[in-house]
This record gives sequence, C-alpha cells and structure tokens, in this order.
Amino acid sequence: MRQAGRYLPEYRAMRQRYGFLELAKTPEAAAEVTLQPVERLGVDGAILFADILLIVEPLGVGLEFAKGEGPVIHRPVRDAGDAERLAPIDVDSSLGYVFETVKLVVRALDDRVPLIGFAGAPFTVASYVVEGGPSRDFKTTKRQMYEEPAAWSRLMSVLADATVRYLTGQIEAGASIVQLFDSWVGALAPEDYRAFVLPYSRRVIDALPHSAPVIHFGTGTAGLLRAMREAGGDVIGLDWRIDLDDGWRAVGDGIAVQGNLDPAVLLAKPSVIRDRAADVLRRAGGRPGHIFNLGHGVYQETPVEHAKALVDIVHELTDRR
Ligand code: 1CP
Repeated sequence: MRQAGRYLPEYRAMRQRYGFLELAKTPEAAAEVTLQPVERLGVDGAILFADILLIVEPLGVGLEFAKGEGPVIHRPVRDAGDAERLAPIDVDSSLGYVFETVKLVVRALDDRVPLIGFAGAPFTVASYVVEGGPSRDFKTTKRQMYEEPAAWSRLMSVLADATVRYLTGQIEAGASIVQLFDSWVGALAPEDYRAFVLPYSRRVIDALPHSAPVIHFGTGTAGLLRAMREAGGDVIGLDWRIDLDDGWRAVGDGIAVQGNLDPAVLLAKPSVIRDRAADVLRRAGGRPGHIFNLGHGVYQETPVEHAKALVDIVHELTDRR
C-alpha cells in the first residue's frame, strides 16, 4: 500500500521543495522518498514512489496534481472521438525517469528488502481519465462502458498495452515484485467486471515476465475475488471490508493473499493496534503465503509512532525481530 506520504515529516519536507509531479520525475528525490518508510519504520518491503496516473501524462489528456486536491485531468475522454485521438504511449521515452528511480532504489537497498514496483490496473486508471479526477460513483465511466463500447475498448487497450511495458520496464530495472492497483474496481457488478474489465487486467498480467510475482489488489472486492483470481496474480490483495480468513476462502487454495488491517486502526493507541494486528494474524493462521499489510494506504493523520509500533508488533508476533 502507499506507505510514503504526508504522515511522514521527512516526506512533507521534500514536498516543500518539490511539486508532486516534479518529485516523481526527479529520480534522486523519488528514490529518497521511497526509502523514507524503510529507514523510519523498518518495513520488510520498499514501495516505489510514483503514482498510478503518471502513465496518463503521455496520453495528452492534461494531467495535473492540483494543490491539496489530488489529481485533475483537464481533457477527459468522453466519447469514441476522444478515445480515437489518444496518443499511443511511448513508455520508454515518457516514463524512463521511473525506471531510473527503480535502479537508484535497488542500488541503495543493497538487498536489505525487496522493492515493490506498481501500476494502476486499466479500469482504475481509465476511471480518472473518463471522470476527469476522483469519483465516488463512477457514473460517467459506467455510462461509457455500457453505451460506448468502442471508446471503452480503445481506452482500456491503450492503457493495458502501456501498462505491460511500464511494469516490464520496472522489473527489468530491478523491482522484485509488482503490484497492480485496481483500487476502485469494487464499484462494479461482478458481471460488468467480467465483461468490461477482467480481459484487460488479464492481458496485462499474462504478458509480464514470470521473474517477478504479481500482487493484484482492489478495495470493496468481496463479491469479485474469484473473478480477480481468474484475471491473474500470484497474490490477491484484500482490504479490511472482509475478514482475512473469509477472503482467503473466497479467493481459494493455492494462492497467496495480502492484507488486511484497516488503516484507521493506526489512528488508535498501540494496545488497540496490537489486538487488531494479532487478529489478522490469527485469521491467517500461520499458513504460508500471507503477506501482512494494511487493507489500503496510510492516512495522513496517522502518528508515525503508531505506524512504527505496527511494524514492531507484527515482527514480534511472527518471530521476525
Ligand atoms: O501531494 C501529495 O503528496 C499527494 C499524495 C500522493 C502520494 C504520496 C499522491 C497523489 N500520490 C502519491 C504517491 C503514490 N500513489 C504511491 C507511492 C507511495 C509510497 O511510496 O508509498 C502509490 C502506490 C500511489 C498509487 C495511487 N495513486 C493509487 C492506488 C493506490 C491506492 O491508494 O488505492 C491511486 C488511486 C492514486 C491516485 C492518487 N494520487 C494522489 C492522490 C491523492 C490519489 C487519490 C485520489 C483519489 O482519491 O481518487
């Protein structure tokens, strides 16, 4: 999950000096921010500092990270004409700075912990491109999916193909694992997921080199877990809206799971954090193939000591001190 960010004072200090996109595009700075949670918290994996929307910039839709408001897309894709006009994405020339960051991080980590690369899954990225920014109900996205199949398949295909090259480039640069974030896919009916989304996520996962495991993550996915497994991934990421043991049962045997502590638990005192982390581990039951994680990204209001306490507690309870 997102583990860098504004809850860390050293991240806020970097953001005083760099705009968000500027930070992502400056490999030395992005590498430094990637390493901050590793040094400060002692987590067992680094997650690349980047954003799922960087891939959208070369599409020419006018991506901006507005101050304090999150991402804005000035020229959203609303019909087949817009979709036809999308520029094909030359990943190596437009996103080479991300591969540079990966190389710097891998060198600095020196095998202490693995680096997790990532990309947005086609649906979640498409939702920003169609809506023009964050959304609650994804109404415009769904309308397009239902009634403009040509526009939808063109947009999803362009994103899927670019995402294959983007994740492959991260793996070639040294990422040990990659995570595909389909953060907002839980907004879909299962049949719509199967018809309009699964083929594109599968296309991405199937085309990746087998040298790096793939974590396939979404939120609100209790009704979609089987279908997400069919789309692919070595690990299915669970959010906290399902109990970990029930989620694992729904995903099925023979596959790993990641999750799933509610990030809001980190707002509470350490004794609460301990009980709740122990509960997640109890539900995992010591089975191989569980990656302990939050069910989604760290909230900005999280006290850093609480995040650190969680890492220590999980290490203690799993004998990894
Ligand atoms: O100004 C800032 O500092 C903005 C906060 C921020 C950060 C820290 C944004 C804007 N992006 C990021 C980095 C980021 N984004 C990381 C790396 C963090 C790390 O090193 O730990 C990752 C993995 C992402 C991925 C991302 N971006 C997702 C998928 C993950 C998830 O949380 O579901 C999504 C949906 C985004 C879009 C995005 N970028 C930024 C914001 C505020 C948002 C969310 C907007 C929304 O609510 O829809």
